[in-house]
Amino acid sequence: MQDLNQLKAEILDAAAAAASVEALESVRVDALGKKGKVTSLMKGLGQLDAEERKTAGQRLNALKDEIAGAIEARKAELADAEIDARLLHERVDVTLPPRPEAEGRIHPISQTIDEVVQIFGEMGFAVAEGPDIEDDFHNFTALNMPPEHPARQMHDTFYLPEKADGERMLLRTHTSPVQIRAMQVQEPPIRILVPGRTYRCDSDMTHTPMFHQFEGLVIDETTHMGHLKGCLIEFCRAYFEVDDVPARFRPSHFPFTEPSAEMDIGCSREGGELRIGAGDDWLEILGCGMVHPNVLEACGVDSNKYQGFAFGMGVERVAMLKYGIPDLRTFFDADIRWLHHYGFVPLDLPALVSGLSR
Ligand code: 2U9
Repeated sequence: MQDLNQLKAEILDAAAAAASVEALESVRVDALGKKGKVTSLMKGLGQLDAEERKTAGQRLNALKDEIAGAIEARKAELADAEIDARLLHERVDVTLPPRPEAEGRIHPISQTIDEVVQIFGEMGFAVAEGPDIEDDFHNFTALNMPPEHPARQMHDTFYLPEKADGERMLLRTHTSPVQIRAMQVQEPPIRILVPGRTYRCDSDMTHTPMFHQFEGLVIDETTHMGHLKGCLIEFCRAYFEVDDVPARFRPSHFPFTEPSAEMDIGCSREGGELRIGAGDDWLEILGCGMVHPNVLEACGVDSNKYQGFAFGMGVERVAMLKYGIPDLRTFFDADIRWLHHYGFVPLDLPALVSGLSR
């Protein structure tokens, strides 16, 4: 029999020298494959007599195991080296800025909602949502607008076809039904912000049939008008990113609040340019008031124990004011050039620390 030690040394040297997994595989096939050197020697064992066959068989088996083990170890080494080489070349520099050529933009409506949610979120408000298709009770009756109430006419409601039981569902005319649903299921204290789509059958320069509102609701045992004023003044400061924002609350009327008010903030209009903050002019920004006791009772909330405030504003309106967008209808034109101009870069999420819209 051939000198096994020499054969072993040759094969182990070849395995150690193999520079790739493919080269190592051909060393393995040369030694242990069907026609390999070690396999051929094993096939020849049959010609030996019993005693010799036993000794040679044991030696060949040991050789085969040793070679197989060495090849496996070398294979693991090569795989590790391959991963090291890839890690070196494919390294990602996570400190690089995002690609400047990103195509998509965040619509100003989404950006504005994100900013407002961020501001009220910091004050402890939770976001609440509800269905766009509502029933008469949640959209009107529970809000102190019983059937035949004159305020209903002002809502220009879109009604759905009558159902088999005679009920007519509608597209919500404000986000207020979401607060009604929250009060029906949640024991105060309640502090929610409700952004969402609303619908009114009205279309001209300053109205679109679908628009967005956000409304807020705070209900607790001792919540009062002072809390309302502090909360909304703080909102205007944060949203318009101006420290000195004069504010005034003019008496108004809504069926669902008593007393009711409209909030104006200070501005100047020099040279035709609107500037929020101290100035000689006023700008109407939102409506608000203390929740009417009839509304609390309609939702099963004890109006002798609980009270609170609510407010509402138009998302498009506050977006136009902050970002100088002159025409409401362009929000819904789906014009990619408009979106490129007025939209926001996706990874610029609003955060109070960095300045909301930067
Ligand atoms: C409940 C109780 C009270 C929400 C309010 C306003 C005043 C308001 C308008 C602003 C501009 C709608 O988009 S707009 O046309 N809204 O002036 N909204 S108080 O009051 C509520 C809501 C829900 C249960």
